[in-house]
Amino acid sequence: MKVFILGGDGFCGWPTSLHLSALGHEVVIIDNLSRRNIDNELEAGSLTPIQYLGTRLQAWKETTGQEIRFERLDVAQHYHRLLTLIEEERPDAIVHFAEQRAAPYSMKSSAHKRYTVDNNLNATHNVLAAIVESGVDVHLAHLGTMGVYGYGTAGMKIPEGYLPIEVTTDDGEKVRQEILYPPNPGSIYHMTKTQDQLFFAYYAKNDQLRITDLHQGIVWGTHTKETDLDERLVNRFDYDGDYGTVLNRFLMQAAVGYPLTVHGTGGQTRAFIHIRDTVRCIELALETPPERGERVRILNQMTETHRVRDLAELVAAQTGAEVAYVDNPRNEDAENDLHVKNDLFLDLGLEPTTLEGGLLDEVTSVARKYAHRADLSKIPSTSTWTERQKPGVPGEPA
Ligand code: NAD
Ligand code: USQ
Repeated sequence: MKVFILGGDGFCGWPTSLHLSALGHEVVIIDNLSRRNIDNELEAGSLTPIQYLGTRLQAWKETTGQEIRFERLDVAQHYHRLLTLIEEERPDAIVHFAEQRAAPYSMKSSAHKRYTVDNNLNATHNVLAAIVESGVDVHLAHLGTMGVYGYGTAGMKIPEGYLPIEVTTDDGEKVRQEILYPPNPGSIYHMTKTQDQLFFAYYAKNDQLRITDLHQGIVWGTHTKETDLDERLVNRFDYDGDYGTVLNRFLMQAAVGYPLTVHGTGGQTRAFIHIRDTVRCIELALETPPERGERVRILNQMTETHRVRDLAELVAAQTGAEVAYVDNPRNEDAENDLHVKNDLFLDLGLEPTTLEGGLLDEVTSVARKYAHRADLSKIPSTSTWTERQKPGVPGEPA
């Protein structure tokens, strides 16, 4: 099939593009390279030496003989270019990764909040409007987040998108229905993903678009089978205080001898998935599109849940790293349980890569190998969720 990968130069999009190309699909990457510009803004970079996109694509061609095309455009701004591409190329599927994805970055200032809202909401809405205007029957698969649910559970497993409810009507009749699980975002970034869900529900209902929304947990790891083929194909590895996610940060911190930065008590429980399983999930989602007229298909794309302090202890036990409990710059529950259903992907044949099996390999093959590239001054997370958490505000942690 022909697949557009929006955001195909990013951490999830690049290995997905390679994986789908290796499977024989015709892949077109669409990206505005904004993530690389944010590296310039933050003066931070990937731990791994990622190459220019042109070099990456050339390396893929030399290694496999497969060609991946690239169109540089801003999905949130260049609506007509996007529409023309869909009309001319008539893709079977579009995978949409093209959003600003870091919660701390989205909370840095009002400018960052506004950029995240403008970019993410317009990108998602432009894709939907362009599919409708083009008249092409495209399956849209979007990368959403587990964070749309919030991280609590009312003593039950979080279902895959829809919550069964029972309503008592005015005549006393009991009516059962399923509604979108109540959104409970924990950052401006996560809030944009809850709004994306409403766009999808509306366009599936009004225009019968075929949409899959993948509620993904925190992605860890770096390599996939395809990125491993040539050093020039290496995936990005973020470790800085804005873009680095918790487990990859701990792995890198262990490799450079920096005490593991557990926020608060580390009682936050989150869902995780390895990047190899991300690319496999996209493959599975594209193989099983919803029918026209069906409601949005929502799958929880995660394989295990862990408490942050347990992760730190696990990494420390395997590497000898120290654990540091630091003030939490975020506004989030200090402790939470999290139980999540992920039956849909398991039923489709996903065989999860477990943390237990892959952690040490990740430390040695990536974090230690590239430790010399680390800038330790970029590790602290300085983006605070509220004004009162800012350093120097009396009575609050500095
Ligand atoms: P990333 O920042 O590495 O990649 C995003 C890519 O999209 C970048 O290459 C960027 O240049 C591009 N992009 C952003 N806005 C664009 C625009 N307006 N037009 C064109 N291109 C644009 O992020 P990632 O980690 O690969 O995440 C991809 C998607 O997966 C995001 O939507 C994110 O919310 C979701 N997700 C990621 C994780 C994770 O742990 N990384 C977990 C859950 C969900
Ligand atoms: N945390 C630490 N120490 C650190 C970094 C983070 O204790 O050094 C804690 C945070 O306070 C938080 C948890 O670890 O409680 C997760 O933080 P994170 O930065 O790993 O993940 P998050 O901000 O939630 O965002 C990431 C991706 C985002 C995706 C989301 C999935 O950046 O794109 O949507 O994971 S989920 O968490 O399931 O919502």
